[in-house]
Amino acid sequence: MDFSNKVVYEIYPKSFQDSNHDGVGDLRGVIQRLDYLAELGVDYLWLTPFFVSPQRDNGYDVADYCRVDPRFGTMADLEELVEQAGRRGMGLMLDMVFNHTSTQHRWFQKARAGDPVYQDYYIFRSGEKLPTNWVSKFGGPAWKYVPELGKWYLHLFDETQADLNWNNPRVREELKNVLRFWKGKGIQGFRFDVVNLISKPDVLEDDQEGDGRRFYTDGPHVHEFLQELVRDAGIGDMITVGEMSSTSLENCLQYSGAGTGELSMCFNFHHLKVDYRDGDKWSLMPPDRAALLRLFDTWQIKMQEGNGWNAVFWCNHDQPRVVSRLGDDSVYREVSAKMLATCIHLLRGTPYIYQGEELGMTNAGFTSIDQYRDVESRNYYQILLDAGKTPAEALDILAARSRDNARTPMQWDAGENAGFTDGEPWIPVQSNYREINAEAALRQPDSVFHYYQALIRLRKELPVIQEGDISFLYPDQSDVFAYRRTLDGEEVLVFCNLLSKERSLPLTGCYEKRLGNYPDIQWDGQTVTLRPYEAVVLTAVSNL
Ligand code: TEU
Repeated sequence: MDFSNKVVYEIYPKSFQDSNHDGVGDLRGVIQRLDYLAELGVDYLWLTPFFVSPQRDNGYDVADYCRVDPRFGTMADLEELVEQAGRRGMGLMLDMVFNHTSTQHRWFQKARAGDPVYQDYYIFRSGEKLPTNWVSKFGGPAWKYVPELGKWYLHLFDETQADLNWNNPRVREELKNVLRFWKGKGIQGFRFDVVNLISKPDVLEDDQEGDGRRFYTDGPHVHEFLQELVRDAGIGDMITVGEMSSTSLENCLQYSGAGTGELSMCFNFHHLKVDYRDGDKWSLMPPDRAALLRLFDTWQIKMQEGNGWNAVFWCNHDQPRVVSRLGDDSVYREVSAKMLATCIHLLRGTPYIYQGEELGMTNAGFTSIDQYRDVESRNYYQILLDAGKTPAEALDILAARSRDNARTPMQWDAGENAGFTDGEPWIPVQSNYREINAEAALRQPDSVFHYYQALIRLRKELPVIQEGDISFLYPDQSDVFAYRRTLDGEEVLVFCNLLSKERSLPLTGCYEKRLGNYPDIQWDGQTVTLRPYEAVVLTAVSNL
């Protein structure tokens, strides 16, 4: 299946739209906003988990894969959402968290009660001391002791997220049934959470070189497991995207390659680590833009050569807002948000937009630990303090890196709580909502919203954007993201100035402007000059 002409929009339901005054977004809230999404022009709505969950990790701790959490609504609401989205030409993608379940899940509860059948659903090890030195992605050891069993269980994330044992065929059958169930409800696709971590080796050992990830990342049977899941659940024709943590290019070619029977595409995060000092998310560093460009170049070219397919994106519910991170969220907010959108949307791959990105929403601007809700952020605040940081230093790090930067309520209008709720929002609203909101953006013809809309239209209009080959231009320029797409004599050129400094580049040929974030273009036929954060999209004019 080819998803090259599609665009996906990610919704974090908890922060999207509240319809029942409890301060938490819900499914009926999403229904209320479908016209807005249809106007933007997206094809699929990926909803992050709304299944029954104790919400330790905002739904990524699933206690029942086949029921809607009452906080988010009912199954009838979900069915209506599928139907109403379908009427507007949009399909739903659900988020399958299959690496782990909540410890509140029935399976784990039975395991904890001593049932050996269910203990084999998870990764338990006996003994007095930690089975391995592996570290949880949310900080601390990756094992939790259950005194009544005298056993430890593995949790790569929070201690309430117990890793499933995919080596057990019964586990794999259970998960196929979950997919069959949702397929039966008219769901059009799936996003698989950290799916390249599902296969652990049979023998688990200490990692002398790192935190354990090298043993389970793109693990021993991951490709077989995915092929079996996709085949047996009958989802091979649906849109499927895997979230790949610390993956490799070779593995992504296999996950997303044409004819491998695995997924339609994958997310990788290498380009979102170029501001991590020594790979450490909690150690701040200005973005290394040269490294960013090299990564895009390598991944785009190698995925093209090997017939793989990328999901292309800057933002999701785990990442800081891109305009704050790589753009300028003050003077050049709109212009830099449009430039960053241009970089991504014309690449070879299927673009993903995260709620609010199309408005140029910024980081949260939190200044007190009380404003944070995220389990990872709260854990790391403590870890940073324990490591000797002052509270002010730790807060500065969270302000740049916390996942809550993406989770502040969607800014709909200039009214109370940005139109998100008339209750008390579960997480504070970013205070710039009076200026940055959907209502204002819809009114303003040259808003960030309308620019995203134009990018989506352009993808649909030009097969060269969907299927064309890509090559990168001006490799010696570390602050200009520029590439060429070509297909059957059609050609598109994309120029993005990543900084506020003007630059001039040589450009000759016959081109016309298709889109840009400045009203005109500075090109004399020999040299194109890019103003601060300028993006220009040109198409070749045939001289026949
Ligand atoms: O995230 C996987 C993941 O490893 C990260 O994006 C994580 O948030 C980051 O590395 C921590 O620094 C997925 C989900 O997107 C995330 O929301 C969940 O918390 C996580 O899996 C566990 O299910």
